[in-house]
Amino acid sequence: MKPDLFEAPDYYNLDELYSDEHKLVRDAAREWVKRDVSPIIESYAQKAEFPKQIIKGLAEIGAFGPYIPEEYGGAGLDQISYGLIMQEIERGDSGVRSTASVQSSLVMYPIWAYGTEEQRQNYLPKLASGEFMGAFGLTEPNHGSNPGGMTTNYKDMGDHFLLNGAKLWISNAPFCDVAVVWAKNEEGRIHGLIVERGMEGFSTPETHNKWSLRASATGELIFQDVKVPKNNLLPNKTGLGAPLGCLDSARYGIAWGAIGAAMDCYDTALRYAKERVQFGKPIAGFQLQQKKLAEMITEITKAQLLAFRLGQLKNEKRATSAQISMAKRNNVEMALKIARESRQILGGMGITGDYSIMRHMMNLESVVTYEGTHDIHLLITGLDITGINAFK
Ligand code: TGC
Ligand code: FAD
Repeated sequence: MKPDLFEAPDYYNLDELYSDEHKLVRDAAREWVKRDVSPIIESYAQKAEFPKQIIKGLAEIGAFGPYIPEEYGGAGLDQISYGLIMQEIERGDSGVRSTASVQSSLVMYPIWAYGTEEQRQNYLPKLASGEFMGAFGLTEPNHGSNPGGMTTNYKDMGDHFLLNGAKLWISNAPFCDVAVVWAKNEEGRIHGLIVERGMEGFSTPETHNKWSLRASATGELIFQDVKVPKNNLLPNKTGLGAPLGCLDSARYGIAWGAIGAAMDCYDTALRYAKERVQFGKPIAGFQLQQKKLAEMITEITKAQLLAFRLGQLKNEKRATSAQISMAKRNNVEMALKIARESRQILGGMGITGDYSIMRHMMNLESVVTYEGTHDIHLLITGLDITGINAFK
């Protein structure tokens, strides 16, 4: 892997809109990615392994619970700082951002928002420091886009719950210490349960042969008559809206994260195009390459503005789920297109691990699918503007 020479594009001077705290947090994350992620990430992706040694650094830059209050170990930051951290981490690798997204928005958030005070005190500080790693189990083998059809279930056995079922495609599953699992009770109502590694009947086999998010560990959560203490039920929100509320937070983070991947591809392609000489001049001097680069910076700038405005709305608690869907969908598609175009600018070199582009491109094929597919987010916008449900 070549040295990380990343310079962040800021065509519309967005830095002028960020507070000192935003810039401090972002720059710390950017430096950490340059120092601790870029030098190792390609080899971990090649060997399909999550680099566990970065967990401590992720905790130190505030990536575990950026907006969770400090009294629970979180960083107590606003939503724009959260977004900027996700952008910088995904600039390094979407798989590393996945680990942070799951930990923050899909594990810490539900415990904070739907849990008891005792659950918050028990789990949040350990998750914030990386002592505990978490997973989020919503998707099942037969219920992906339609999680409301889930069959994972629990029965009230008097002094405990008995959990049965299986979750598939779960980030962090193979090494998680705790999992927030969504399951139906005997009345068919969805609840969240905190399941801990070591509970009898709970296993987390790893999913192999991925061409995407290779530096992130993905697996299954299998529950065979798992006895879950009653204290582990998240009591304060039930129904499908509970897991979907967590997804709002994670999708928001992805809308920022994808910009990071796009910026890295653009920056790499621009530098390469200025250095690579063909037909006696740098390829950046050919109109076809300029068209690609000019369109990329235009799309990145639009995505940055979309994310920034969404961040303001989130800070004011006014961002709607449909607005978040639009940003997730737009920014991930933008990043995927930029990765593909950047790859072409590098010619043959673009397919190698010497550069980050092909890895970003393959990673983004997961990002465009998880947290609601590209199609699902379009249908959410469609429903929002027409009032007509086209899902069913
Ligand atoms: P529907 O009837 O529309 O809604 C059921 C209830 O949920 C409420 N709701 C939401 N609440 C909060 N946030 C949202 N975004 C919400 N969307 C809906 C809704 O108001 C309703 O509440 P109530 O009180 O009336 O019951 O549900 P539906 O069954 O028709 O499904 C709607 C649909 C398709 C949009 C939804 O199911 C969906 O978003 N599907 C996509 C599934 C998905 O995104 N899965 C992600 C799994 S986790 C993951 O991928 C992690 S990857 C992490 C990483 O590695 O980074
Ligand atoms: P399906 O739902 O089977 O969809 C297949 C195709 O059909 C898609 O193109 C979809 O858009 C389309 N489709 C479905 N319904 C409709 C419709 N109504 N109208 C039009 N088209 C439709 N899940 C978790 O719970 N936790 C995790 O941590 C997690 N991590 C993941 C990590 C990775 C690497 C991946 C790949 C997935 C992860 N997921 C996780 C699962 C992810 O959220 C699902 O893959 C995603 O929601 C889509 O579900 P599916 O794969 O079952 O596809």
